[in-house]
Amino acid sequence: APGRRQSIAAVETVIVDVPTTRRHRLSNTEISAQSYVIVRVVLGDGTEGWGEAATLGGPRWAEESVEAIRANIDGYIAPAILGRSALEFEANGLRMTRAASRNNAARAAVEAALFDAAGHSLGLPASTLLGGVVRDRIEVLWALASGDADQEIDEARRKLAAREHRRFKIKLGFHSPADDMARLTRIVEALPGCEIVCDVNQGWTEATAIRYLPRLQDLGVVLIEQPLRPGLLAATARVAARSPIPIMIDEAAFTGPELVANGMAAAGSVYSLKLVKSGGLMELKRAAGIAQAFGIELYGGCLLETSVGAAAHLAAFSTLPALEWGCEHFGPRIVRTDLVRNPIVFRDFHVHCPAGPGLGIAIDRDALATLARKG
Ligand code: MUC
Ligand code: MG
Repeated sequence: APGRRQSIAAVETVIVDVPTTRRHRLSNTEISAQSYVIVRVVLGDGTEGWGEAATLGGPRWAEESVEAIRANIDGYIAPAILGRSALEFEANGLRMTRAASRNNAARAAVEAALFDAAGHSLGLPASTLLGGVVRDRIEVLWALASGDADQEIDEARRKLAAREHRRFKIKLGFHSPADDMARLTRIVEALPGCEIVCDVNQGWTEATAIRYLPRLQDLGVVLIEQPLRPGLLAATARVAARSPIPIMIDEAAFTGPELVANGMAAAGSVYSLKLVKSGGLMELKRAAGIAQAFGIELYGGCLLETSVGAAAHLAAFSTLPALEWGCEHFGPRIVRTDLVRNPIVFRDFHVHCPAGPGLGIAIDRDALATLARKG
């Protein structure tokens, strides 16, 4: 019968732990292996689709851990959509939200798998289902986050020489501000002509931010991400008002209403879009619309996804009317093993959005089996 071909017959989950090429440090956590929940959806016609939820260091970057994500998908989110048509994208979004409030990473991973499966079943790219592409490649930065300036300079020079990245994001806040400034100065001086973004991951107070703004300006930093804790809206707005460098909102805004609160407070002029924050590809597009209505520019954020999660982000990013700051989906290159047989292409300082049906990826089942968490 019409529609039954795309009915959701199965939703399966597995946790995988993927070592990274080096230690990745943030103000409040550090990792040397990244953990994901990989979601497999099977439709009535036998088509399958894949999605991924990433977390950083357990329930620390956000409240979801891979263990919680998996349990909530298996126990609540999957039962809410089983038997429904995968083509009912909005209705399935409502069903999943009713079944599990917040749990944005969990719902986003399932929705990505549904877009992948539906796309394969219909022979259409997920980006077509999301409105059609506006761009097929996106400028992509690389994050320097070992905390060791020598290592970071060496890593950046290799990325530059390979013409993979020319814009770098320096993670700050795990050293003292003075030590971070010394480290940042060395990196900036070693990389003339490169654009430098700083992500403080909530590590500073208003006073620290005000104190170091002139130094960041002298160094030519182009963007400062999430300097203060979410919730400190007035303090962040004061920093933004006196900062000659744009402030980017990351952890401070997951939901639409949170983004509205940040916009009303003038707490930043760039927004980092992430599936783990918005809770799905369609919600991510709506977040982009809210930001645009406030005159806030857009940046394609990541949580160190493999090519599976990166492809879902790129499907949505490729359809956005504006994406002024490019993206940071370098995740497929920081994991030691990618989870697909056709890794996403990084060339000429851009990440190339996968073409082809669904998310345009071919899962590597051997890699999945090897990296699956045992027990
Ligand atoms: C974050 O806060 O932006 C993404 C890239 C990176 O280096 O850290 C993460 C999370
Ligand atoms: Mg960030």
